[in-house]
Amino acid sequence: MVETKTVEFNKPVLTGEIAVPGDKSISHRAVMLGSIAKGKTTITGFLDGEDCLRTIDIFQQLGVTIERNGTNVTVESPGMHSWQSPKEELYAGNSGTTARLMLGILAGSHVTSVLTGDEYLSKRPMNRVSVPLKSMNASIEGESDSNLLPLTITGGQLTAMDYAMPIASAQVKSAILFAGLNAEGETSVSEQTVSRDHTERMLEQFGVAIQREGRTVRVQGGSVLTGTDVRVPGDISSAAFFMVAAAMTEGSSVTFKDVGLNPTRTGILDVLENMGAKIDIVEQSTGLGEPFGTVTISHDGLRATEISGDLIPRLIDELPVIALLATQATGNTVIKDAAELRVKETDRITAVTTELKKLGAQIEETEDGMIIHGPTALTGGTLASYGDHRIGMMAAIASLAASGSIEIEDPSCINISYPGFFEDLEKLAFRTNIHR
Ligand code: SPQ
Repeated sequence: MVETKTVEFNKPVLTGEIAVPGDKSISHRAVMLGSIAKGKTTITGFLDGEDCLRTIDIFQQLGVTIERNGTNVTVESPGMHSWQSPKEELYAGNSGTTARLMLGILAGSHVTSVLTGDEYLSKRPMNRVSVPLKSMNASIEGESDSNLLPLTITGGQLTAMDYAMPIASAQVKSAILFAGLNAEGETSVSEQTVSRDHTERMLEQFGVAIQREGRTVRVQGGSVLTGTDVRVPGDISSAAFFMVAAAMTEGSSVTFKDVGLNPTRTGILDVLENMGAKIDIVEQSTGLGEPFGTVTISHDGLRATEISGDLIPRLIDELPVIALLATQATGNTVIKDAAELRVKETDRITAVTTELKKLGAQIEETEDGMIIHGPTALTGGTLASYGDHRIGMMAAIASLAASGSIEIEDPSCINISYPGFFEDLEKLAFRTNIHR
């Protein structure tokens, strides 16, 4: 029997302050770079969601000592040249970031390993990473021309390359840069559209002298990483669900403490502003590492917008919940240039349009996006999550605008990126009813 959760609201108003869990992308990278480096790395604010726990498991199998106490993590590594070949397969679970970045790391190590994933990850394309890595001499073998997990990686000496990225993907960029750390010579990666730059920032924090010139990043083979302290800010992609909730419901105002404000991730704030929400930002960070601060989002009417081009990588994971928001905005919202949504945990274009239509939304699927006609009154209904955390959370937030209850199928996938999501929803919303 499919596990379900029913969420029902009666004229909700969202108010108060929350600190969302740590950033998923940054948490993965902190464990990865801490394990590549020799010495001790301490991580605070780590995301204890399922995806990041898979990354920890993998490095423990390679012989790195990692201790976790809630959101505090200590990594003590002998350096990647002392890793051991794992006895068992390395299981990345549902995590595309774990799988793709590990391919870049393992390819230049001296261990042999088999990388696997769950039923959803096993359908996601890996050739965007394995093809360029093979041009660096990597040995990666598996089904469908090494496009699908499981893949066998035989680590070895790599050669540097200059890679012009055909798609905007931080996972591809990061995998090549990680491989470049163990390649002979200088590796460069050039992007047409800027993707999230957590890897570049964190390499600098670990003492690697990368060069960034316009949209090109260069790394020298043989660079040495030194363990350090990493502070992970709150994940703006998780905060986005409650930012949308606040913007969507009359009278609402929610404050987000310590949330990441890396400009390569803040497209959601631009969109909320364009759609009419009131936004107040107080940035607190300085120096190396990730910017963060306090953000308050308040409802103030809602109008349609267009989302395309360079903005897309800055909010790619927020598009499902932005589509929901657009159902409540006046006018036609157009989302385009977002074909990448089709190769996420599920095809998020089809999933979002199918599920929101069940509630009465007027939404059309296009090849590379969606067109949403608003505002529409939403009804209750039973929505599938497709095992995709972002679709599951979108369904829960839809209940704030719906006239009836929403039943979410397979809600446990939400733990991938936001353990405690329903508790935060209950905390912020006035007059809620959540049934297991
Ligand atoms: O890790 P995974 O499963 O790929 O996670 C997602 C998500 O919604 O949490 C995408 F499905 O985020 C990716 C994001 O879309 C995380 C990421 C990263 O940490 O580098 C980069 C983006 O993917 P991509 O393909 O654009 O590089």
